[in-house]
Amino acid sequence: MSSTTTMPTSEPSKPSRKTYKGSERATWCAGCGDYSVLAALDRALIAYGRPEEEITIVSGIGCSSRFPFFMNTYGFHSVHGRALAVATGLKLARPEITVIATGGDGDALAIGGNHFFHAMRRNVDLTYILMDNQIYGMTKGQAAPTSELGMKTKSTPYGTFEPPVDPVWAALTMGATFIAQTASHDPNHMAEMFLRGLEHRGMSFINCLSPCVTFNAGMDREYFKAHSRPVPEDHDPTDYDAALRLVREAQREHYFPLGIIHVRHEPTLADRVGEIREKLHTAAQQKNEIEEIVKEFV
Ligand SMILES: Cc1ncc(C[n+]2csc(CCOP(=O)(O)OP(=O)(O)O)c2C)c(N)n1
Ligand code: SF4
Repeated sequence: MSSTTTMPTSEPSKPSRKTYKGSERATWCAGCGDYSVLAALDRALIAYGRPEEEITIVSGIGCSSRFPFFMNTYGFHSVHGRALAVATGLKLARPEITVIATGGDGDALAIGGNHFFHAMRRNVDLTYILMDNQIYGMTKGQAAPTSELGMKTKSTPYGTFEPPVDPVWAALTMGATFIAQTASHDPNHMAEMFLRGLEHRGMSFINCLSPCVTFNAGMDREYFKAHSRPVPEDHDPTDYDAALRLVREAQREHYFPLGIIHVRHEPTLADRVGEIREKLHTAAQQKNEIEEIVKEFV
């Protein structure tokens, strides 16, 4: 009897509209922008074409962070502000997996601001989708770091007194290598930006304007539509200085530029860690070096 194992000959089936759809129904408020983000990511994943068991969605805490429940991929609903820390660890441990992080502006830029900064500068190979509704939705309407200056919320009855963080500017200046902005009122654009982000090797940051209709009703889809403009056709996203100028102009003129703001190719965190590993040839060499260091202090 032959000892050769027969491998299955059938090709893995192509993803369909059912592949990534979770069995749990999304539980957001009727009209929440996050529904549209969910549908667009589903479409982007179908086009991307990886089997569901090779994808993990990691989130923090918030309405938008409920994402992993609603998709049929691996998922990790972690701790408030810690999505990027968990996603970074997962990507380093299992570099072959596609890791997507999702969450809200509070999760990303308030409690998670520290992790945001370092994940961007490390160029971790992740796709990070931030659903920016300019409010804390889950905890019923407190000001977020992206809330406009002077905005009255439950936690700021006399208006906010801190200038807002622009997530696109933050990602751009902190070192992300793919930066795009999109909006839940334009599902085709969203799906395209997500797919481009998934295909990019390195930190892909996609800011997604996604209204909270319950606790920030003034910033609904009509507001975001009226305050958005497509990135000009002649914008060269590989030109970093041009990207900085574009975002500064948008800040001065109070609009959201929609499209790819910046893209460049650089070694990822895993590449850099791999290079260091290669330099430390043998376990014995590592041991000797550690012993030398310890001798200095003991
Ligand atoms: C350590 C910790 N602090 C505070 C909270 C309470 N909390 C839960 S979600 C949230 C903010 C959610 O806002 P955002 O991240 O913008 O997401 P959204 O709900 O708007 O999608 C806060 C403050 C928590 N769960 N854990
Ligand atoms: S509270 Fe706001 S962010 Fe949360 S589900 Fe409702 S509309 Fe969406």
